[in-house]
Amino acid sequence: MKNNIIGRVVEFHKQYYIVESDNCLYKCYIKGKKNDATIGDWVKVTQESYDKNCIVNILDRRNIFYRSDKNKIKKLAANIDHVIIIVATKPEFSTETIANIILESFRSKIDVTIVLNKDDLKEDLSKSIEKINAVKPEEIKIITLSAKYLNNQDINNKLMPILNNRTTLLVGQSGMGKSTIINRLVPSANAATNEYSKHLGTGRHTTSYTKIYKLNFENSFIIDSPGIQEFSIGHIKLNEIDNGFPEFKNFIDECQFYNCTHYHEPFCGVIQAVTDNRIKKTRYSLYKKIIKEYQENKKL
Ligand SMILES: Nc1nc2c(ncn2[C@@H]2O[C@H](COP(=O)(O)OP(=O)(O)OP(=O)(O)O)[C@@H](O)[C@H]2O)c(=O)[nH]1
Ligand SMILES: [Mg+2]
Ligand SMILES: [Zn+2]
Repeated sequence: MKNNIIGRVVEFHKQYYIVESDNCLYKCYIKGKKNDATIGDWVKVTQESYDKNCIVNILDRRNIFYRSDKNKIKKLAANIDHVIIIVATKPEFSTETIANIILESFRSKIDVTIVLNKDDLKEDLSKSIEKINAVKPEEIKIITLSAKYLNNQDINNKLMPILNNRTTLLVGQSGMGKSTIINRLVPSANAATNEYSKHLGTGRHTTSYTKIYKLNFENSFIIDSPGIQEFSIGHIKLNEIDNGFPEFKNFIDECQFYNCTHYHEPFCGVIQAVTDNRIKKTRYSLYKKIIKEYQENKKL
């Protein structure tokens, strides 16, 4: 290796990274204790000794996608163009998680699509679609498919339009089928997949590291990541939460208080619009639930 190279983090493991530069892969460690780089980062790597490369610098990020848990803010990926939230007819998925991922995509200004996988399990299909429709804003698309039986026509019609010419991060709970989709799109990937029932509730997920795969379409990449157990929004500001509710925008001007949270204030344009059925009640209830939980978590 030359003494200094610039490359992209294409694999993120617990203890090390794989950085790609000029079609070569380098196993790298972080210098010092600070574990700062994430998948998608462009980094500077130096050779510390004959068998050890270190990431010494992270180049400026175009964007970054976070999630929070009770203790920390975590970086899920950097320099991406698109996020797919993947849910499935089975096992049960959390609508709160979908709502929070949508909020983070609005905060980071990264495009988002919802994929409902396992549509071959027909008995749970309509219930799942209803569940998603109750939480998503109208402008976010749902694509239904079956990763397990995905043929070329499905790939071309359903996935290529949203994956082409961009870097997409797949996020979702364990068992939703992220790695199964990866294996259909990139047959050489050989990503591990597993029956969800075997580890559901045990807190384990099948995929244990994050990896960028190159797709067949030009300049297109897809990122597989371990199933998330908790996607909270502690890193988002309270007054940014309404960005996830674009349908409120037309009514916010009518709020009397400039810092109105549309939660309990009098003379609130949003609350009035809910009363007049100009904003869906289910969406407003979701908003209130998110604000309430957000405030409770901040108190802890
Ligand atoms: N019936 C059906 N099963 C599917 C489909 N897609 C995936 N599965 C199954 O769902 C299980 C979980 O799939 P994975 O791809 O391992 O899920 P994952 O989201 O990568 O899970 P983690 O790596 O734990 O986050 C496996 O047993 C898959 O075979 C589908 O379209 N239909
Ligand atoms: Mg997986
Ligand atoms: Zn208001």
